[in-house]
Amino acid sequence: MSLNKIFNTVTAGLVTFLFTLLFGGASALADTLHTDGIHSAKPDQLGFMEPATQVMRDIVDFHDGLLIMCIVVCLFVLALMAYIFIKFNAKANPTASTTTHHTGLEIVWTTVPIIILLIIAIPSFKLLYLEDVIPEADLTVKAIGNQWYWTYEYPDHDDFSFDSSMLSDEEAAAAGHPRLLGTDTHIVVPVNKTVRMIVTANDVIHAWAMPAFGVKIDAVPGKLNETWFNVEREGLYYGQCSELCGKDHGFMPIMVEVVSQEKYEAWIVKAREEYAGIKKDNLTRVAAMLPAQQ
Ligand SMILES: [Cu+2]
Repeated sequence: MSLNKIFNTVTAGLVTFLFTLLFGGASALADTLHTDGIHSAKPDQLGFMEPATQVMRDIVDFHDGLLIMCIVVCLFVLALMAYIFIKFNAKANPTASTTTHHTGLEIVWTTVPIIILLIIAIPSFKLLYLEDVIPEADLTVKAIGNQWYWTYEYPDHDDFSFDSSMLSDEEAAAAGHPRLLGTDTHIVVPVNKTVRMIVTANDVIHAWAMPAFGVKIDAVPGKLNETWFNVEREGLYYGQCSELCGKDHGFMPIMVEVVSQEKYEAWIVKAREEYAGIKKDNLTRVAAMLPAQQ
């Protein structure tokens, strides 16, 4: 087998492997959506959860595009290096060339990376703008991070407020939620409506993150951060606090239920009654639920 043939076989093998990775990832992504409308990561999942908003779809597309560019660049560099190792090693090429500069080549290896970076920058800025600029919102929900649960407020509806803490393993299993992701209460928002999320914290920095929405924003004490989402499909979505906030950082999940406008309105009526003036003793509850700390 000639060196050329070996080189071709190795390259073809690598390309096949990488494409299997890529498209294997894509098919895992497609069946992330559970039939019962529960959207969460699943065992052995490759890639992202199935997007539920335009923003997340754009993030996934951008990620996939970048990955393809990375693969092409890596393969190109790998091929160049292999070519050099084989063609210009001491045995194959005993008399080395004394060439040290090549103006044309230097212009090419400066401009090509700049062009690649510009190709990346344009969709990147577009995406940043899409995430950052909040369209006219249909409703506002406020999330407040606490050690270690979330408090939600609905400023559009008399500011009613409630706390949302993690269910124990048994409670989550009984309610059909994934372990460490189910919460006792959760926010409900209407489908296909723009929701403005205002996020802050009471004690330390937390982060309100909902992977399927493409949302992750820091909850900073004394500061109001804003983000938005417009969910296209009804269902139950899970997220987690995504800023290391202390020993129980991993035990303050986020649950969002997306429902039709009618169901949302019915929920608002019920929730206003149920949560009016109620403030649960969540710290005691969380402390009782978690394993004893040394
Ligand atoms: Cu936290």
